[in-house]
Amino acid sequence: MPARADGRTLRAGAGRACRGAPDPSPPMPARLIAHLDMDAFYASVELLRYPQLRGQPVVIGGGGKPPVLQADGSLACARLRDYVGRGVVATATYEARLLGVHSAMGMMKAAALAPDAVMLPADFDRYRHYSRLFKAAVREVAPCIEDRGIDEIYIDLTDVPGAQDSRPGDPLAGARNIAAILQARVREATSLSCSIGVAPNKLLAKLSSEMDKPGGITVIRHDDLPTRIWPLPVRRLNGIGPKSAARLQALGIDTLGELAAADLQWLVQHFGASYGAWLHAAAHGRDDRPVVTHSEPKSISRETTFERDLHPRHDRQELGEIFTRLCVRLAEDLARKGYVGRTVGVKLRYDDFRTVTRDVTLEQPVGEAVAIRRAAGSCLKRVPLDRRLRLLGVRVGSLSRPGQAPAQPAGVDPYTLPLFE
Ligand code: TTP
Ligand code: MG
Ligand code: MG
Repeated sequence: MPARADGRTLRAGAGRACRGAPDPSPPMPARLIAHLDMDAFYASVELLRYPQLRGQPVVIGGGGKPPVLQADGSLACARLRDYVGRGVVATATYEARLLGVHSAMGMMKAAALAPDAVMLPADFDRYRHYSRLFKAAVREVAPCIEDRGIDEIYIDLTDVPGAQDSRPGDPLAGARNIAAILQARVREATSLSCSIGVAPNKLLAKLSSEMDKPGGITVIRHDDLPTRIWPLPVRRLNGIGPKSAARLQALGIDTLGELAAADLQWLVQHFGASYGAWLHAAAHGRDDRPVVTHSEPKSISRETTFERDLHPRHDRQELGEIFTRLCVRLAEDLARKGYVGRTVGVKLRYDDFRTVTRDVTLEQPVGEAVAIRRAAGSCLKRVPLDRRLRLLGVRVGSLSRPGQAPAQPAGVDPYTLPLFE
């Protein structure tokens, strides 16, 4: 979740569907769902500013210093072999992957595999910037997109003009063409490459986008299941994690084809009604989830990092004002977005970077500054306040639309409330 000084944060919750799952009657055109994923995203963004590093194994992570440009124009970079610490690799260029390095691998382990690889610290603001750029570029061609994180989206192409076109010998020519246009637009907007999978649903689209990385376009139909999906190991399916894969393997199931051949009742027996049924449906390529374009927030928060660390007792007045201001701003955010919430929470970060949170669930949802401030104040009383603080945050969750909720008591100035009631 992005957090910035005095920042606002929205936590996404349930969403609005762009196009619903197919209704059996009346007949609808088959859905065309794309999954677009940027190639080696953080590393590729770094290579835009350090083009001299192209072609080299580069890993992102470790939190070191950025490279320094030398007088002779060369770049002085940290190398993996010099790394000591417990950091993990965020991502690596495809050159580094050829040496066995991958995301989430310990940097020390990566250093043993690729000692000469260049090491760059992550720059999340820059990645977020490029993330916004590529999503905006896609939206201009195909507006129905579901944000799935910093470097990937689902796109509903069903109603995009031309997407359903076919050519003799290529019934999916239209989908392929739109995918190529999307890739070109993303490249124009960002100079970055991405891979796209197009399929009848999100599950298969996600699998497809990984099939021809980097820079690939993979279009699959339901009929392609036996040849293109079933040979894959079960782990490739989004929703089968390492534990489930190990359990399946212990039961003699390694591939998606073997999973598809397994009896539904047998799967339910071993994995429970819900997950067992999902495994069965997924292996047969069935997934009716719509592309969800708009997310309702689960919670709304405000937090601020102080200019200097503040002591709860010595700086009580200043802290009290900041605390109340956060609640007032949060109430404004809630009002603007039209929400009230039943849980109110606080977040504190001490000068040693330890972070604690406390929350309270109220009888009735609240939205006004005074009510938020009171509830947040009661949370604050449950936190040890014996050392300096560097950050304070207030959050309202369990959101609903006002209307059912009784009006909050008015007429109290929140700034008159003491810090600890
Ligand atoms: P991915 O899309 O999983 O990976 P990628 O874009 O680097 O490479 P690929 O070409 O295989 O898609 O993740 C997107 C970004 O998220 C990645 O660039 C860095 C970050 N990330 C982490 O920080 N830690 C992780 O464990 C993973 C998987 C990704
Ligand atoms: Mg990616
Ligand atoms: Mg990704």
